[in-house]
Amino acid sequence: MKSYKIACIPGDGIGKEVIPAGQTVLQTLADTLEQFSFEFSAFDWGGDYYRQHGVMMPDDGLEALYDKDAILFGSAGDPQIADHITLWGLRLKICQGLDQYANVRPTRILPGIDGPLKRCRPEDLDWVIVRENSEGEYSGVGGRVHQGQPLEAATDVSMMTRAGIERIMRFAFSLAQSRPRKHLTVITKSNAQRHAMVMWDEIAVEIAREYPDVTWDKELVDAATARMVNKPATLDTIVATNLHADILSDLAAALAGSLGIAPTGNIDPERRYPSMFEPIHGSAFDIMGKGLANPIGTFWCAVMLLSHLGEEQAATVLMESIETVTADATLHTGDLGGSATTAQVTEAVCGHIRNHGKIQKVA
Ligand code: NAD
Ligand code: K
Ligand code: MN
Repeated sequence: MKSYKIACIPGDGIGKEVIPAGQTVLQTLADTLEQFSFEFSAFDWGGDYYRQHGVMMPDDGLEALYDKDAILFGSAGDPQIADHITLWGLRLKICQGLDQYANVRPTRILPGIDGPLKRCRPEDLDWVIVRENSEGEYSGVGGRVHQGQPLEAATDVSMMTRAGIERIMRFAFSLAQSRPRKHLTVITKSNAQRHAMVMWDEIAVEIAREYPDVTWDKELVDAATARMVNKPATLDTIVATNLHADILSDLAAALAGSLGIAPTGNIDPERRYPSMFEPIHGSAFDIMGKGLANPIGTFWCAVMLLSHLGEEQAATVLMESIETVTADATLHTGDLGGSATTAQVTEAVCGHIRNHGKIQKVA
C-alpha cells in the first residue's frame, strides 16, 4: 500500500483548529478506503515559535520539508506580531523557498450555500484563479530611508521576469485547456503600470499561440472586480499577478458564500519540491480558539492535495462528502449564518466518508 508523507503546519489562530480537522478527515479517508496510508508530521512553526526563538520557523526548516509528498498549511498571523513579519517569515518563506510558483484557487458555489449575488446560478460561477506566486508585487525588493524624518521614503518594487511570466502563463493556458470551457481571462493593469504589465500582456500573446484551442481575453484588474459581480458567467480560468490575484480571490470567495470555504494550492508544477495546500483565509483573530471556524476550506484543500497525489477516487469521495454536508443548513458554521461548530462539521464529513465506504463494500 502506498504511504504518503504529509507535513502539517497549522501556524496561528484558527489554523490550529482547521488543520487538525483536515488531518482527521484525511485519516478517515485512508482508514475507510484502505488504498493508501498517511505519515503525518506536525511542525509547530508560527507566532508561538517566534516568541520562543525570534523567528517564525527555523533557518533549516525548508530542508525538513524536501522529502514530503505534500504540505497542509493553516495560516500565518498573530495579533501580537506585525503581519509582514509573520507572512514573510513563514508562508512566503515556504512558497518562495520551494518555488511553488503557481497558486491555484478554485471557486464555485457549493450546494446549500447562498452567495450574495442575486440571480447567480451555481453554474454561472465556476472559476479557477491562477495567481503568480513567486515574484511581482511580493518580490521583497525595496527599501525604506530616512525613517521618521520629513524626507522619509519607501519602495516596494514589483519585479517581474520574462521567465516568471512565461511559466505562469503556460500553466494558466494549460489549466484553461483542461477545463470544459477552454477560456482564459488575463488580468492586467498595463494602462497604469507601463513596464512590467506591458511585458505581461506581450508574453500572454506569445504563449496564447501555443494553445490555439483556448480562447482568451484581457481585462484590467479594476474592471475585473465589476465583471466578477455583474457577469460571473463570462469568466472561467483567470490568471493574474501575485497582488491582483490575492485581492480577486478574496472577492471570489465572498461571492461564493464565504472566505471560510475557499481552498488554494501553492503548486510546483515541475514537482521538484512538495506543493502546499491551504485555506485562503487567515488566522481570524475574532473567532480563534472558540471552535467556530469553518473547516470546509481546509477540507477542499485536502481534495486538491489528494488530486495532486493522483488519488482521484479519494478526492471524489471527499468532495461528495463536503457537498452533502454543505447542503444541510444545520451544519453551517457562523460565517454561513449557521451555528455549527468546527467539530460538528468535521464529524459530519467523516460520517459521510464512512458511509461511502460501507456502500462500496456492499457493492
Ligand atoms: P481572515 O481571513 O483571518 O479573516 C477575515 C474575516 O473572515 C474574519 O471576520 C474571520 O472571522 C472570517 N473568517 C475567515 N476564515 C474563516 C473561517 N474558516 N470560518 C469562519 N470565519 C472565517 O483575514 P484578516 O482578518 O485580514 O487577517 C487575520 C490575520 O491572518 C492577519 O495576521 C493576516 O496577515 C493573516 N493572514 C494570513 C494568511 C495566510 O497565512 N495565507 C492569509 C490571510 C490573512
Ligand atoms: K491561509
Ligand atoms: Mn490573501
